[in-house]
Order: sequence, then C-alpha cells, then structure tokens
Amino acid sequence: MIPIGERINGMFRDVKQAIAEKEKKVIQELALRQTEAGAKYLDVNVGTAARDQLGTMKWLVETIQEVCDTPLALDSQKLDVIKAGLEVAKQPVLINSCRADAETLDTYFGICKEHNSSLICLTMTKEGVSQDVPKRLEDAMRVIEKATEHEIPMERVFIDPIILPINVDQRQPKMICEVISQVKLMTDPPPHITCGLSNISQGTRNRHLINRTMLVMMVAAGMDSAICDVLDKDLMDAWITTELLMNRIIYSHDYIKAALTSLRAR
Ligand code: THG
Repeated sequence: MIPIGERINGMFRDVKQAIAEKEKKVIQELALRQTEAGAKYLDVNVGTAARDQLGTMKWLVETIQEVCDTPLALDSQKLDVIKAGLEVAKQPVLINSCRADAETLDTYFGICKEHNSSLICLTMTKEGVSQDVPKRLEDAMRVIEKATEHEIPMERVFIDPIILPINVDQRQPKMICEVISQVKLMTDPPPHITCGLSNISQGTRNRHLINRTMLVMMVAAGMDSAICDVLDKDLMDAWITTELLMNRIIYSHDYIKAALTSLRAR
C-alpha cells in the first residue's frame, strides 16, 4: 500500500499562511508527522493563493528536504510548476498529475524518463471527465500504451480514476470501483491505482466516515495507493485491515502495528 500524505497543500489554511509568511516549521512538522504516520510520499501543492507558484514550489520542496528524505509528489496542473520542483528535488519524485491526451502523455513520460520520476495520470482528457466506465478505461489504456512506448515500467505509473464530491454525483463511487477492477483485469503487470480520496467528502458533514468507507471500497476493488489524510488513524487502520481481509498482508494479533512499522521503513 502506498499512502500519499495530502496535508502540504495551500488549500489548507495553516499551509497557506505558512507559505505567505515563509514559516518553515509548520511545513516541516507536517512532513515529519505524515512520514511517521506511514506516508510513502508527501504531496506538495502550492495552492491557488501563492502569487509566485514556481518559487513557492521550490521553497516547499527545499523546506521539506531539510528535515526528511520522504519522496515527494509534486502536485500541480501546471508543467512549469512541476519543473520548478524537479529542479530542486534531491531524489526521484512522483509527478502529480497529467491528463490522458496522447500528446500530454508523450510530454510527461518524456520528463519521467529524464528525471527517473513516476507519474499519476488522470482518466480524463482536454474534453473533460467522462461519466462512463468504457471512456475512462479507454483513457487508462492509452496511459498504459504510452508508458510502454516510452519504456516506463508499470511500477512508476499511477492511474487516477478521478473522484468528484459525493454531493455532485452519487453514481460516482460504483463507477469508479468498476473502473478500478477493470483496469486490474485488463493489465499484466498492472499499474498502481491512486486517487484524491478527500475529494469524495468535500462539502459533506461526515467527512471522515465517508472518506474511510470510500477508501475501503476502492481498496477492495484493487486500488493500492491514495492521496489522503494519513494523520487520520481510523482511516489508516481501516486501510490496513482491508489489506488483511483481502489477504494482501499476513494476520498477526499486532497486524496494524506490523503494517505501520513496515510502512515507516525506508
Ligand atoms: N487527484 C490527484 N491529485 C489531487 C487530487 C486528485 N491532488 C489534490 C486533491 N485532489 C487531493 N488532495 C486534497 C487535499 C485536501 C482536500 C481534498 C483533497 C480537502 N481540503 C479541505 C476542503 O476543501 O474542505 C480544506 C479545508 C481545510 O481543512 O482547511 O478537502 O483527485 N491526482
């Protein structure tokens, strides 16, 4: 399982303020706490408020690298912001994210090759997010084809089936789980599958419960990664327990502790 810590994102008020005031400690504490909680990557997103997005991405990457060597997921829709992060990153990163248009995939997989990066690809194109399973699968298969063409191994490819808030469209979860199982069926070896988990509960009142239940459904369908609140212990315990019940980790009375210990090992 590959948890990606979502908290270093300018969307959160504390991070936004830390960016504005160049307050390193807030960012560094989030980096350390998420690493301790089992994050395999730390998502780094400058948010929308920062005026100098390139400079902010560089500052965040450098600030985090001062205190830990947890791999980073550089999160931006803008390629020049990703490139700014790549310039200062001390080790291979996960690029988050790109759309599944053929030309876009060529550009991003080219960069992956050059920088030894991994890549999250969204199942959407410039035409937007499709509302049916076959269309999203078509996008996923284009990703696999392009990765193969660029000789990027599947261990470095992450497919994101795209989660929208539950109050926007209630048919999403079932459809997304269907996409996940189909991608797993159609590929060998399979790519990783990840998502922006907290999207599902935006604007709702039972955020933690909705996030946790959605995660369990998706992991049961075959998802092996998520950008999520790794500091939410109930969420992480439910994920680990799903891995156990799906026979992906071995049972012991202390299986949660054992799983967390192995997540923390680098
Ligand atoms: N796919 C990929 N990357 C992504 C997303 C995705 N990156 C960003 C996002 N979606 C995943 N990360 C978050 C981070 C925070 C929230 C949701 C998704 C969130 N934030 C609070 C809110 O909006 O209510 C912020 C408020 C606060 O607490 O201060 O919910 O889908 N590849």
